Amino acid sequence: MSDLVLYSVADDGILTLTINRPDKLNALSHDLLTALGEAFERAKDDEAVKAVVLTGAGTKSFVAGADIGQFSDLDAESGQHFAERGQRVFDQIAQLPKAVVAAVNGYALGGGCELAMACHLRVASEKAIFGQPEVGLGIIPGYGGTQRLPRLVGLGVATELVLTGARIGADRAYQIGLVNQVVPHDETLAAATKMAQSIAAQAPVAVRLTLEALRHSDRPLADGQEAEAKLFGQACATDDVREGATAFLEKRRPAWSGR
Ligand code: CO8
Repeated sequence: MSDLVLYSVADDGILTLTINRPDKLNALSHDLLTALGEAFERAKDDEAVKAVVLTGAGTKSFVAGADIGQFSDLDAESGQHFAERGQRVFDQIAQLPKAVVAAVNGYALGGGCELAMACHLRVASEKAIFGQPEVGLGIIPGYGGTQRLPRLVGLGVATELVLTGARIGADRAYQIGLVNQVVPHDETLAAATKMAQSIAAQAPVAVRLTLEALRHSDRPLADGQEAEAKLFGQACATDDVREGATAFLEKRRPAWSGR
């Protein structure tokens, strides 16, 4: 496997994926995107993995965007393919049946901000900087930014950010709902890991079904609720629903079987 994305599973089932191109502030090259897709494919099928933390190597950057050096040769057709390829990898992350927490340890610009948004949750260093600077490069967000940002922060603030290309700090990112938590810089990975651990302690099938239900939240309410009811039914058919109730009544921690 490529060393552009480091894959490390701890005994507690938390997989830490580290985007490893620190000399370029972890900018997403073609090869790095391929490695990222492969890492998430492996994580999906890896039974040792209960939840994932995604972070950037070095102390300065989560991901400083797509690799700008690869832009100048693009035309309409190759540009569209370029965007679609990134979107496919990011969708793979968003659709992973295990929770993915971004540990945003610095710059999250352009494709880096879009990558953080494709994760289910975001823990940011107080030094993190977010933004969608694409309009200043003559392009537009192409890895889902115009779609995921409005869904997370609302259309008004998203419009401001994508049209001005403004960079914002972690505090504003928290105020607008772009991140879930802001922590001291050196504690970013630990805090994201703690969040992942708290999810890994829940019933695994229920977590998977909840992630699936949440993906219906941008559909009309009635459609989303119909999907929710079906998924609720699936949860009720697991052994773990009985274990959850029994453990509560017996005042002990549940021992999930994952079935
Ligand atoms: N791409 C390529 N290389 C980069 C990138 C990048 N996005 N960001 C940083 N680097 C490189 C620098 O070129 C430099 O390399 P070298 O040492 O060889 O000169 C190295 O990383 C370190 O960077 P700096 O010296 O610039 O570090 P600073 O601390 O001075 O500045 C910044 C840090 C502010 C983050 C600065 O590097 C910067 O502005 N980077 C670009 C940020 C940006 O604009 N990102 C958005 C890119 S566009 C995008 O992501 C679109 C995604 C969707 C594409 C859809 C298909 C078309």
